[in-house]
Amino acid sequence: MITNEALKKIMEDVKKRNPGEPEFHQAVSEVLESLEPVVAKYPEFIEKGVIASVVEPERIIKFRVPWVDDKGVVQVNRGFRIQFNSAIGPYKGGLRFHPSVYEGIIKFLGFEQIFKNSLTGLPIGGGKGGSDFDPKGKSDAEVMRFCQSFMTELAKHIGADTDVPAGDIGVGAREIGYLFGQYKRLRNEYTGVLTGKGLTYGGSLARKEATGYGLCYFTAEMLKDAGDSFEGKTVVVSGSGNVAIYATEKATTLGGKVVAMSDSNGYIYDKNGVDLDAVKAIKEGRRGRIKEYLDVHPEAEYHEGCSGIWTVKCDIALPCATQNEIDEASAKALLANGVKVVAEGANMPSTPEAIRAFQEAGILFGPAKAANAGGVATSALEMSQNSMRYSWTFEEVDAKLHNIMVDIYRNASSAAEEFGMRGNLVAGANIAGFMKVARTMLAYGVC
Ligand code: NDP
Ligand code: 2IT
Repeated sequence: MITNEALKKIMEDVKKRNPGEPEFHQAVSEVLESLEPVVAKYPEFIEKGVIASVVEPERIIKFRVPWVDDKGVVQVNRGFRIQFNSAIGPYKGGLRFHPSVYEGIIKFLGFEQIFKNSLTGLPIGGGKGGSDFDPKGKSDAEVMRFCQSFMTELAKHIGADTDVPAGDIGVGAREIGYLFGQYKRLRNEYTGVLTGKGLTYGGSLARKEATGYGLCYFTAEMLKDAGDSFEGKTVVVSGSGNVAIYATEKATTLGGKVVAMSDSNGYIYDKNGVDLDAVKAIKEGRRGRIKEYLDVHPEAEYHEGCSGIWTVKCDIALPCATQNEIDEASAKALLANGVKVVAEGANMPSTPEAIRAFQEAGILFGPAKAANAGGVATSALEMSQNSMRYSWTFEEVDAKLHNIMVDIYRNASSAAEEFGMRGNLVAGANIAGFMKVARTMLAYGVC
């Protein structure tokens, strides 16, 4: 709960100004609550309008995306790019294509991106974009025509030193290829305007793996600090997209056994440990459904409904699907089954009530802004390589990613400690991410 009067007023204004956007309210409320001890020590962040400014996007771009489907029928979607904060670098953040996308989703994601990007230690501001377009069930040609139309408008607003989008839900290598190709045609310019690109046109080795690997590096660091490791642990990973697949890969390499994965229809349970090659063949190979896992592993189980995955007994839970996928009841089910660590690969996957339950139980909890920052950090490394017109090896990028995740853990931990909340990485990540942006905004004066 927010108790500081000035912060309360800012929260009220956010709700008034952004009606009907509960995800955005949720994200802002969590950050403002964490900032209570910060404003007590540094009242200038309130007095000089830094916090009132940081909750208001610098720019909201909203546009029509008309495209022609395979039957020759015109379809119309809505596109967004929210350029939230450019204090410490060009706007940076993914594009999400999913039917649930509306302004409130992009706003919450863009807001969180500010602090996440700051935590990476790299010079990137915060932004996010996307569309209510649903790539599921569309042909490659339809996805291409949609992406070309989307970029025809987006190209007016982005640039390698202005705003650099990347992938998120529903936007992977295929979509980034179509988007980059169209940008290049429109601008006659070959620059690092998108990240997550293919390796033959400026992509970075290890970007595909980065969010999932980074999540496990962060989790391993939390465990290490508690005198423990992944070795011999049972792990549950929700989702079966980019983040989930590479979290599963790294958790397994580090000695864990991943026994369950999911998609929006249901989850699989394989007591022998998930066969990741089979999952990759279904998801990366043919864009299939997770239940097809049983075609190759009939001994495994499939259950309809995605939230049931949190009833599977595990030591480590890595939510890697979507926002608010762990509610209070799921959190309590995990705790009742003895979960020791929850680390967030998805953005805001735990509701505030779920986070409270984890914190009250005293388990290790790694919040999204810190735990999943490896993806965007590696995107920033892709930008560096593009600027240098040079490529690092997989091992070089992976080693930098590992160091970044260890630093994020240490910075979040010590910020929590400095402000009297030892072990509270939610507060620590919010504070550490905020401080760099806030000090920079102060340096600029009113802007
Ligand atoms: P993908 O599109 O590759 O995969 C998304 C996965 O989540 C799919 O298995 C999908 O199932 C499932 N999913 C999506 N929406 C829902 C829903 N409403 N309910 C249940 N399951 C759902 O996306 P990513 O792996 O890239 O992203 C996953 C999460 O990680 C998101 O929260 C994203 O914001 C976050 N993230 C991603 C980063 C990246 O680099 N890609 C970086 C940092 C965070 P289905 O196929 O059935 O839709
Ligand atoms: O939520 C995220 O950090 C991402 N989707 C990745 C953003 C990026 O620019 O790589």
